[in-house]
Amino acid sequence: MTLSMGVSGGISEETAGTGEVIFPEGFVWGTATASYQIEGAANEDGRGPSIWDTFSRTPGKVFAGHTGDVACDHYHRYRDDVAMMADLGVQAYRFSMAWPRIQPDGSGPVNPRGLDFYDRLVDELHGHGITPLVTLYHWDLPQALEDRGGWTSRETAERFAEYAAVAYGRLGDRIATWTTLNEPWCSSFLGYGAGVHAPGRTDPGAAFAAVHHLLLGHGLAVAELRAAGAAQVGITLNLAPISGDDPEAVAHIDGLQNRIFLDPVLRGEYPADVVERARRFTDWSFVRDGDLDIIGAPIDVLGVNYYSPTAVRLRAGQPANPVHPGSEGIAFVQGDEEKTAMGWSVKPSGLTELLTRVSRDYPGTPLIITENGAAFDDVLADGRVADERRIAFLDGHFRAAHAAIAAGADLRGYFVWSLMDNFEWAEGYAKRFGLVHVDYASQRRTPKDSALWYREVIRRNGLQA
Ligand code: LGS
Repeated sequence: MTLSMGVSGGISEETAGTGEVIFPEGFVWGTATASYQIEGAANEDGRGPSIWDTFSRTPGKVFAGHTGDVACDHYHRYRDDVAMMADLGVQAYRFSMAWPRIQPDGSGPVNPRGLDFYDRLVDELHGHGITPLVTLYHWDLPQALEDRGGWTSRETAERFAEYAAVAYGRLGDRIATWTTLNEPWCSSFLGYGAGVHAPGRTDPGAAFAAVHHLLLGHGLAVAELRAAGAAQVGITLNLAPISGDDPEAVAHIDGLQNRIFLDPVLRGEYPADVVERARRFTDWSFVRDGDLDIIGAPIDVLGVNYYSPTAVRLRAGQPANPVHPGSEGIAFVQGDEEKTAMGWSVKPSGLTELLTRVSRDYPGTPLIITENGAAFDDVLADGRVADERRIAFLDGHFRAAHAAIAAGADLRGYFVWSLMDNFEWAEGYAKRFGLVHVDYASQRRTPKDSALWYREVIRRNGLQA
């Protein structure tokens, strides 16, 4: 028997169907990006260094030594980029603010020129009828804070809440939806545990401390945003359905990937089994009385990033997967599904399963897909990118999202990752997730076929038969 954390039996690729599907009225269609991945202008207008500047300059950490120094040069081209989005009919735009532009040292003096940039961007978006959705932290921690312990330190959580209040103070009148963190799983387990993301530390105990201080930062920021009058606050988590033959192994990885964030944010408690299993790495003494009440304060929206499902099975002698501390004896297995250029399985039904599960186990919080998309080996030829695999990928996942809505999930919107090709972290510029192709030498933007197809989806608020 296969134990799956989603609806029993799941929903097969086939039942997702090929007929016409129309989304609920008011469903929001958007695209997403993140500051370090697109902005460039790394040393302009008083921006301070972030952990990704440091990490990308460390030999061997990022493919071919790529950095975000120039990226898509969006800092200078944001007007054209917003106009391009408007041409594509995009209704909403999820972007992140770079903390080191706003507080170059992560605390203390505010750099007004950093805020000015987001001020101009938000005005430009409104001028084109595009609704902004902001992420306060998409991984570019000010280096000065990392030098004092980064997310392993409680101080970083406190500074984050101050930064949130500063950002809201300038832009709160024009941004309704504020999300605190993007994918704290990546920040903690990839950044402090496995060392494959900035700051590149490889200490499982530090990863658990980072989990807690990221979540505390979220909770403290929610309190600041609420007090200041924010209309909607939330957080984005990268979640995955976990399947496998061994219920214990499935629960173990589900705990480390999903419940370690979902439970504290939506139930105000850490899952007991995760806490117990992690005791060999940490005594959890960084958790103080009252922290879980702060972390578990109600939110208005949960952002879900979904790319690929995870399948596990028991295998004697299997060493721990560095991204899942303590996972000895559990092998991560790949199915025979189609793979993207990242090597990730394409499985739209995993999205239905995930949304249905979150709705069932954590009812009452509206959901948004804050990221879904895929990298493929795109070819620009004669001014065109015929990315039919991306179209098929998105078509399948939109249908899967619709199936979840039909099954009762309160899903309000969908943001495709990404608006345009950009700096894909440790993969540098080698992997292209964009709806729009970027030629990095000329900075020329070319909407791929998928972008033109997406425009039609948005226009119809659904998919044709
Ligand atoms: O660019 C990032 C995208 C691309 O793929 C974005 O900044 C992140 O927020 C997000 O992590 N992104 C992303 N995640 C996919 C992770 C899938 C892991 C599946 C592994 C299967 C073996």
